[in-house]
Amino acid sequence: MKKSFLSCLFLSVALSLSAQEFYEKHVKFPENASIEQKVDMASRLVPTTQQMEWQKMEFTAFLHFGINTFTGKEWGDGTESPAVFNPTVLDCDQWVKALKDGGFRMAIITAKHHDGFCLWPTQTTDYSVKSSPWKDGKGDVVRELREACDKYGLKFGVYLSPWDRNADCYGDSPAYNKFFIQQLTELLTNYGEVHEVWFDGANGEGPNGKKQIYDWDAIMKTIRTLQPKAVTAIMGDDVRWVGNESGLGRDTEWSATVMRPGCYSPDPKLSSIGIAAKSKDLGSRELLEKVDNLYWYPSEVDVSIRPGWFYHAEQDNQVRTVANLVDIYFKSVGCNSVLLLNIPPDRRGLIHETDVERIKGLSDYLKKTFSDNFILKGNELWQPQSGEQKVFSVKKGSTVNTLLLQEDISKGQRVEKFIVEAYLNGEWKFLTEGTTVGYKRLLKFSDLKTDKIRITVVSARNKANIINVGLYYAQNLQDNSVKVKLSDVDFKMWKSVGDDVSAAFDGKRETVCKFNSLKPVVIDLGETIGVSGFSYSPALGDDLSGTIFKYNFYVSKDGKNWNKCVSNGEFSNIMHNPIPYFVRFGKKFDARYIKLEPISEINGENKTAVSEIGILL
Ligand code: FUL
Repeated sequence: MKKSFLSCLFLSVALSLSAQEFYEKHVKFPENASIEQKVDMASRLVPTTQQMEWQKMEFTAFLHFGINTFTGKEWGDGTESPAVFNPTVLDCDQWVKALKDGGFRMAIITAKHHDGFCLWPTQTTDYSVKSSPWKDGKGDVVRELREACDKYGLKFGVYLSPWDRNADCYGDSPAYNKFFIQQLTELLTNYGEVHEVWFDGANGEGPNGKKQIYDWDAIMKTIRTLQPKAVTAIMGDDVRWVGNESGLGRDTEWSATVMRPGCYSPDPKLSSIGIAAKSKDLGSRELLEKVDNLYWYPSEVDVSIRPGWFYHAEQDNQVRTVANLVDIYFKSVGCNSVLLLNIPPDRRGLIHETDVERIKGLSDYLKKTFSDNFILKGNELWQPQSGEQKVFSVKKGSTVNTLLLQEDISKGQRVEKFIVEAYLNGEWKFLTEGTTVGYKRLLKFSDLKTDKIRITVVSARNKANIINVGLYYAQNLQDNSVKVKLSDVDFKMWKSVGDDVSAAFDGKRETVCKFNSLKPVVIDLGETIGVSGFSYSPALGDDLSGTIFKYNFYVSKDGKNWNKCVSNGEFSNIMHNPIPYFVRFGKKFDARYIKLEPISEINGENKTAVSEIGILL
């Protein structure tokens, strides 16, 4: 009796000791913790079961569909009539079959975008499918997608935009929180199991607009109660926005990060050390020294297969090529992130043929590339400490150019730096190197034949847990993407009027016309032409200061009397998706002179930057 009591006691102590070995999702460092202590605790920070399941999906699909599909906009302002929503042959089976064939494991739909239009017949507002002519107001896109996901075995997620440009109560914080939670409750109660709830971070009302204080605690509680298996993304606390919409992960990507989840109150310490979503380093030792908290908050790379998030017919020739998608796969999934690729259904309510072909092409490429691992015994657990190395044999005669490494992240993310060498002509030669590994790291190098490779873990937090090493041959593809034409008119005869703005019409995206104020760009076209629209391109690269958000656009025949073609126009999502914007007036204006007048800059600064302006005929 006594013995069994003691052995029970021993067992429970051992369990609680082992339970303390890991910290799930969040770790708070003790006050005055040394860097060694912090690094040790960081190595034992692990994902939740939901985060682990999510990471293993690797590859998920986004479906932007709604009012914007029918108006040609990227952000509706909530005044669009529900009557425009009228897909002719909507078929969610076609969407999901294409996604399944494209290798996707989950589909996330814009149940509501910023315009406030709901794709399900919500009780909260009339601004929904029930006020549209589609299926005489009796349709429900969310339900049709859910059923198709069940049919093809895909998981299902919802995007519910917190920002709502239609709801009257938006900005009356308690009232809108109630309204929003009711919408969320409908989605999370009536549509079966939901695996990801996606809240974007956009709020473009600006300083004079409505200010909504969201009740994130109540919102998160609703999700945890109604859908305990779901991860919450971006303004959620399970999945982090990578920081761009271009498909680019970081070379060094820490899932164990100092970045505090979006729905928590802001951490003043982080802003004081200059850390934000776009920062390059989110988890190095240098950063650990400066913070008190670390989160398991892994990165998701969201990017569209087309320039816009919504379908626009004029972008049919700009669908990303297979080569480009493969590149994105290497820079997202291959950089310890999940890829969330947007494939927007068109006005028919179908995924366009070109997009279907491209995602199938990507899936075929990945299957072919990763079906044959040329490393022998690459999946035996290897637990190196800093400085340890291991030799791996390679199947005889194989040509390889791609390395894969995976850590068992259920025990934490630990590798900080590694080097790979190949045995060539009797000696070890440097092949490639990297920093973090995490769930998955892919690295490309030139084609090579070798019998063995040697991996050195130069630096790790405690013992790393490498569970997979692979060598593959990834065929190099030619990227034959179409070059986007920014202007239908040659700019040889164009001249600046007033300030020199020639950098805005030299045909080079690299050169940028910049002013330290909100200043109009005025151009003499050299002759009078019928203009039906214009293009505006922001700068390339990271420095987007001066990028125009709201604007007026004018034309003139004499340079004195101006005709306003667009009043208070908006390059809606330009801050996060800085691509060329094409604006069509819907009619032709005779113009010898054009004027692009900025009203506001993306960050509210008094600056203007124009990389290129083009004229559309
Ligand atoms: C952003 C939105 O503003 C875009 O329109 C798009 O939905 C993207 C995925 O998230 O925040």
